[in-house]
Amino acid sequence: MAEFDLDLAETNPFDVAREAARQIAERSGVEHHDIALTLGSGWAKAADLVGETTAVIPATEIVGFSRPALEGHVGTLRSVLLPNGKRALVIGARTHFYEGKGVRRVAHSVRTAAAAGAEIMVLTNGAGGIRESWTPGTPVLISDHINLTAASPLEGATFVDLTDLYSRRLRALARTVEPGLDEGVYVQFRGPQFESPAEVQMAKIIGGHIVGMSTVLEAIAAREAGMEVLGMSLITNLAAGISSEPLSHQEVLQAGRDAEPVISTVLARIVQAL
Ligand code: 8IG
Repeated sequence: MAEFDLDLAETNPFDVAREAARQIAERSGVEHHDIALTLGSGWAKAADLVGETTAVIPATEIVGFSRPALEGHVGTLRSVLLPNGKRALVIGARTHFYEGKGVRRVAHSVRTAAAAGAEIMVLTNGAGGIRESWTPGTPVLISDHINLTAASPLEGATFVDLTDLYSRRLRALARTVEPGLDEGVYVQFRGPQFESPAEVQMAKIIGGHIVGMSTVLEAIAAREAGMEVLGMSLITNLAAGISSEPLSHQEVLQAGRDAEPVISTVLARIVQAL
């Protein structure tokens, strides 16, 4: 349907998101979702732990969503009933900016979650750590970001304030559940190559603690949509040059798999407290 083609300039991406939300409501039988979660590398098990799954929808069957480009990303949307009676939309399909499909596709899942009623957007990812104390497997709260993609999900003169984008209230709440959680500034690079060691040093000097390839553009779209954002990174590797080891995607995946049960439990407990 050309009307819902995100690639056409004349299409309104919010209309596509509303249609996607309508399809999700129809397929899940749940009219309104309260919270949405995007589960990045290493976080997928949280979907099973957070509550009772009442519907699983292949993302490609919902308008505007594409097949995940990555191993370790599940490609489904789930409707989950939380123990407190709230409904969570769990998004296991993220479009990364580096896929080159455009920022509308990157922002679509967040806009769909907002159109489905979600007022809280939980964004998770696997990322590289700049702080040497963060061994692979450490979960970290995102406190702010630096956008090095030279892109934005906003179109036209949309001047959105990003103060307290990663909600202080939600970070405090997360720490009541998991008091030891560290936090840091997430720097989004375009990727898909990992940073050079010099780029990691630059990220450190300009105030970054975490390097990754997602989340920032989604968080901006979430703020535009009026949602409260909780961001969490799983540090799967020290960023290039911080340790003397070169980075390998296989090792990154393995670190994610090893940490998954622990951090997924942490995330599930946090989401149940939101
Ligand atoms: I997992 O070291 C993972 N994702 N940019 N750098 C960037 N993204 C990442 C990294 C990393 N590790």
